[in-house]
Amino acid sequence: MFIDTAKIIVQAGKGGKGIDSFYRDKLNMKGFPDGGDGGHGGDIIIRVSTNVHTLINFRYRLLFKAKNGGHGGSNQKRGKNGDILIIEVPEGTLVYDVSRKSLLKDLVKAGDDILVAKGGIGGRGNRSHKNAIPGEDGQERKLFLELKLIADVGIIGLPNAGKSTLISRISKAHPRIAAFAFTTKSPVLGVVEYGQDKRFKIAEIPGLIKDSHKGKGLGDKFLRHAERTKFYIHLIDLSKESPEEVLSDYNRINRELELYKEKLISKPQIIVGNKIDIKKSKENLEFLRENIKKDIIAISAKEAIGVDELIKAVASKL
Ligand SMILES: Nc1nc2c(ncn2[C@@H]2O[C@H](COP(=O)(O)OP(=O)(O)OP(=O)(O)O)[C@@H](O)[C@H]2O)c(=O)[nH]1
Ligand SMILES: [Mg+2]
Repeated sequence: MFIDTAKIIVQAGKGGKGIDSFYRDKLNMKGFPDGGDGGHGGDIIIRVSTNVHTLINFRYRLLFKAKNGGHGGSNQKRGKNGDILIIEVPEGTLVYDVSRKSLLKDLVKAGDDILVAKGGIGGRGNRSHKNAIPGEDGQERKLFLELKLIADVGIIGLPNAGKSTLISRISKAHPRIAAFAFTTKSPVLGVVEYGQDKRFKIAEIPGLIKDSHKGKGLGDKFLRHAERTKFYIHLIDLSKESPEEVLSDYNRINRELELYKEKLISKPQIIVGNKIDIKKSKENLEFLRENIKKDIIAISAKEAIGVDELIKAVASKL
């Protein structure tokens, strides 16, 4: 399952107690204060790991608690610090503070992290010649996590346009391909390698149909993943019965983007007509070209026609 939002509670560790203790021997009958300090409570850090791809782990776990600091001991012994708890999230996770309603950090790439809860400071022992005090509580926070995939290019288009076929053709991603709508039920990420050691990240954004922005079909659930790409490959099925249908499909997708968020429609698009191997497609392609007056790259994702040209076009736009 592809989970892209989560609510969690993070609770850093409490500081350990400082203790009251007295060392006594024949020479020190009154006792000499030697109570050690408590250790600090463990911090909680959220960090990007490339081994994690969704927020599914947070579906079954709400509370994340770091270890408390150990208590001090006699003979000035300091308590152990609580271990730091590291929570792993995928690239592209935004971390919000729920009560402050503010974005704490956008964790973009591997290794990015943020300290979300500070462990409590350990209490002072009486070795300082002052009374011992308990440790402080660790910080507790409610967080909202939102994953917005980070890809260079997003493939958008109606169901059955051939988005999965294209992404499997040009990357190592292998989503299911079938001749019915909504085969792909969650975004798919792929890496396209080209030239000498060059690569870009591409994402299939599934489920766009008429009224997606109102929740139809898979709704606008995945449109958040269309927000952070640099541009789109707008994939159109050219093999439809009539050229008018092809044109209206094209307009439909643009309309949905616009209705979801205006800024999506101002993102550049490489317009790609798919299924050019089917006879009907050539005629529809001409009609579309004349009507929208934009460049269209014709391909067959299935038969690998025009795909190299498309990769070149993407590369030069990047
Ligand atoms: N003839 C032909 N068929 C194609 C081509 N590309 C895809 N198809 C077929 O079109 C159908 C849909 O392909 P998918 O890749 O699953 O389409 P999709 O856009 O990912 O669809 P959803 O995930 O359902 O939104 C499948 O039957 C594919 O085999 C093509 O270039 N030529
Ligand atoms: Mg698909």
